Amino acid sequence: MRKLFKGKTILFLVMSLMLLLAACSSSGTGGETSEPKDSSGDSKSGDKLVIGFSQVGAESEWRTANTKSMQEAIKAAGHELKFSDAQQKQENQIKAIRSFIAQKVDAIVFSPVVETGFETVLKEAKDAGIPVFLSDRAVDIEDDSLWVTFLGSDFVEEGRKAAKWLVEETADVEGDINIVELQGTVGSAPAIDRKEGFEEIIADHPNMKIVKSQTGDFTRAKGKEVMEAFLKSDGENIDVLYAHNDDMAIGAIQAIEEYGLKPAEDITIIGVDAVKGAFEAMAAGKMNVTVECNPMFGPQMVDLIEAYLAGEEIPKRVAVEESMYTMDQAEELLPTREY
Ligand code: GZL
Repeated sequence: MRKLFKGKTILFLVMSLMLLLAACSSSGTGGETSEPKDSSGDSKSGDKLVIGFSQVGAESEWRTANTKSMQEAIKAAGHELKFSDAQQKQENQIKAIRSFIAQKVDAIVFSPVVETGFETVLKEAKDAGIPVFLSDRAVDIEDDSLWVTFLGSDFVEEGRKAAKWLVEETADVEGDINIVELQGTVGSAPAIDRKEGFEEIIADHPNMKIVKSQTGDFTRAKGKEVMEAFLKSDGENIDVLYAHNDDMAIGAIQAIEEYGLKPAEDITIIGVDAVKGAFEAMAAGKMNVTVECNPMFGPQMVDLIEAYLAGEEIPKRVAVEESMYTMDQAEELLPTREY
C-alpha cells in the first residue's frame, strides 16, 4: 500500500477503515482510497511498484553510469520504471514529473538539473500523495517536506578534497599558482558546491588564485571549447586546471595538447567523478587526480523507496561513500572500475 506523507498516515488508515466499512455495508458505492487505480479500476496491490525517474540527461560518463545503475536496480527488484531523459533542460523535468503524477506512479525519483524552479511541481506531487526521492543533486527549497530524502554525494567535500590534494602537491612550490576552473552546469548543486569547497581551502593559501572560471556544462565538448579560450588568452600562465567533472577535464586535455603543452606536466589536471575516462587519461600520464563521485547507487535508492513505502522512517539525507584516485594508481585500478 502506498504510504502518504508523514503525519497523515494514521488519519489515512482510520479514514480507509471507515470507507472500507461503509463500502461493505452500502450498495457497493465504495469510497475513494488514495491508492492509485490501475486500468481495471482496482487499486494496486502486491509489492510491484511503478517508479517514475526524471534524469538530468546523458551529458557525461557519470550520468550514463548513474542511469544504468538506477535502471538495473529497479528492474532487478521487479518494479516498473517510467524513465525520462531531460536532456539537461529544466522544462523537460517539470513536464516529466507532471506526467508521472498524471500516471499515478507510486514514487518519483528526481535528479534536478538546477537547484531552483521546482517548488511548484514538487508541491503538485505532494498534493497527489506521491513521494519524491532526490537522486544525486539537491534543490534549494525551504520546505523539505516536498521530498522524502536526498541520496547523493557531498559536493562541497569533493571540492575540499580537490583543493587539499593541490595544497599538498604544491607544498614546496614558490610563487603564484594560477588556477583555471571549468565549472559544471550553472545553478546546479554540484557546480555551486564544488566551487564552494575548493575556494574554502585555497582561501588559506594566498599564492593560489583562480584566474579564470567559466562553465563547461559538464560536457567534454564544452570543456574543450572553454579551455581553448583560456589557453588563447593566457596559456603560458596557467599552472592548474580544476574541472568540476572528468568529462570537461578530458575535453580540456585535448585542447592543451592541441595548444602544444603537456597535460599533467605543464598544467596540472584535477577532475571529479573518477569515471573510466579519467583512469585512462591518468594511465596515459595526461591527468593527475580525480575525486570520486560514485553514481552506482541505484540499489541503495530502490532500498530507500521500498523502506519508505513499507512505512519505515528515512533520514532526510543519505551520503554516498567515495574516495579519490591519483595518476600512480590508475593503471592497476583501471580494470576494476565499474563506470
Ligand atoms: C554529480 C553529478 C554531476 C557529475 C557530472 O553527482 O550531478 O553531473 O559530476 C554530471 O559528470 O554531469
